[in-house]
Amino acid sequence: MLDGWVPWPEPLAEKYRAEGYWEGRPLDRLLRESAGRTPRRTALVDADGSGWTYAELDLRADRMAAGLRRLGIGDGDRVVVQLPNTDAFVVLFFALLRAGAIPVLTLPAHRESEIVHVAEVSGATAYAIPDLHDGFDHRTLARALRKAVPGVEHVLVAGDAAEFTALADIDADPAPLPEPDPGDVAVLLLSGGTTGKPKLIPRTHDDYTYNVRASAEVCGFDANTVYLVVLPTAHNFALACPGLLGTLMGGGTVVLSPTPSPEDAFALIEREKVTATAVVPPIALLWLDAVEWEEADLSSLSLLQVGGSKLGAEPAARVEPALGCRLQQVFGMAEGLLNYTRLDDPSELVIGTQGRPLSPADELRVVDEDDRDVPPGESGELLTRGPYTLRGYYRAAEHNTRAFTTDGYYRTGDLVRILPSGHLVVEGRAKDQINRGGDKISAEELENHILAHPGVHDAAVVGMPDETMGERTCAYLVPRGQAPGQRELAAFLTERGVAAYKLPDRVEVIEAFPRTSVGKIDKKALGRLIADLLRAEGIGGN
Ligand code: OOB
Repeated sequence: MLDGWVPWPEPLAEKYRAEGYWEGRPLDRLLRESAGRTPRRTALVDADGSGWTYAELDLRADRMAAGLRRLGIGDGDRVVVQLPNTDAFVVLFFALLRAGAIPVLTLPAHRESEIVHVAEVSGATAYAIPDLHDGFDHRTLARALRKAVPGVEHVLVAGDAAEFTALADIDADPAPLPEPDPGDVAVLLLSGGTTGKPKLIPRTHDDYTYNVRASAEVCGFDANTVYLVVLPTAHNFALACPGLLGTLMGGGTVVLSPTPSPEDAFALIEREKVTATAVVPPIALLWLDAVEWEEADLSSLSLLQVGGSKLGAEPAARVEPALGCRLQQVFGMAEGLLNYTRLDDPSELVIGTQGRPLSPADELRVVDEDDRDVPPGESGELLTRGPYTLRGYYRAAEHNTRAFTTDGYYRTGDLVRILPSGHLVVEGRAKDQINRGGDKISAEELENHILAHPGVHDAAVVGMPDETMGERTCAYLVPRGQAPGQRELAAFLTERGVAAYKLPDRVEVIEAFPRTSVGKIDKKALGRLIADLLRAEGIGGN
């Protein structure tokens, strides 16, 4: 068993098994079973139109698993996976599971700062990348990673491998492989983070299979589903809610979009007769506008899932008339808990709430600053535990004492209120994080990078209101001599290997920070300051 993760207490695990939430099946089984039922149906279609049947995908995953084991990758080895929305991701994901290895899923946008950290914490022995993606040569990053983390022995490349191993060459005759313990960790997901460094989220075979199965049920995914992956495949929403995995479990077809642009996505919806997809609110807004001028036939689309950040009621109300499909709001987190509006919910709830918990076994509390339950219907911080919500971040014992209550509830950092119907309304956030249109930025992580700049004495990162993204990132700087401007700071942070989505959208210089009564930087006051400034400039804010 993998060490450094926090399992559920045995009595609770026993209950989840007894009540049928955990079925004791390895995660890769969902592909095996669909391939057994419908070997000749199309499982996967790439953007260029090349397709894989279930039998082909299943066999290729088996062959790659055998090849991985021959390379010495298996049995609990962690492999950092950073692949875009291509079939290479899907094949490698199942091959790793079958080889007994643990995929550590990162986003294509991550750079040296994030990848080195994730490889270090996970103790990874391999790193899987595309050769080039979005104008960036991932092999260069791989070279830097191998210097920084010598334990990373293998670099696996989709495309031109240079001195590394081509994924296409990882191939061997399948041999029977040991089955993993379904109670053990299957994948490590990346958390949005609220502290200095990104955290890893262990998801077990049992818990993630349940996450996928229950989501597929609630969303009505079956063999007729054609699901378009628009968000990065590595994102929990697109992967497992019900996403790519839920589609394969039901025997449907997964279509991979290289980008979320209306040009790419609409063309694929028309060509492949896509029935369902999942996006973040800024993409939903873009699509709502694009239907006015893009000519594509979207009539096959019956479900648009929107989540990752809050969708306003006004655009929510426009989805069904403009796109001709049902809207589903999803308030979820890589840590576990998922809330969905249901397909048969009345439209007030679909438009005005962020859904209700997926599972009857999800336990939710809404508490005040002293962890006392607030009266029903009032707003407070959401705490949760359940059969698919983590009990601790991976190798983060100290942080876990703050991120969880002593009885195992995860502190989401989200401010919510719960309606009598059980639906949640997300009202804000208590955590020090910026949600930039679904991309999560830990203020502390970014501040630590900014503080390395010689022209910065102190830094505080806050969100500023933005009509399309919900919020963007503003860095307040107390200068030491000459403070950097926005472009100089962005160049400095890029040089340090910080992902582009984390770069501050705006920099403001301030002589001294406002302080709270206990002397902490008053971020609420800074947030008001930037909102006032934007309003005075006539941009955004309300
Ligand atoms: C999803 O997962 P993460 O891990 O990137 O981010 C989780 C956080 C939540 O704690 C909340 O702060 C925010 O993102 N969030 C929303 C939201 N959905 C997520 N805030 C308001 N309204 C929503 N609908 O973002 C994620 C994972 C699975 C499914 C969907 C989203």
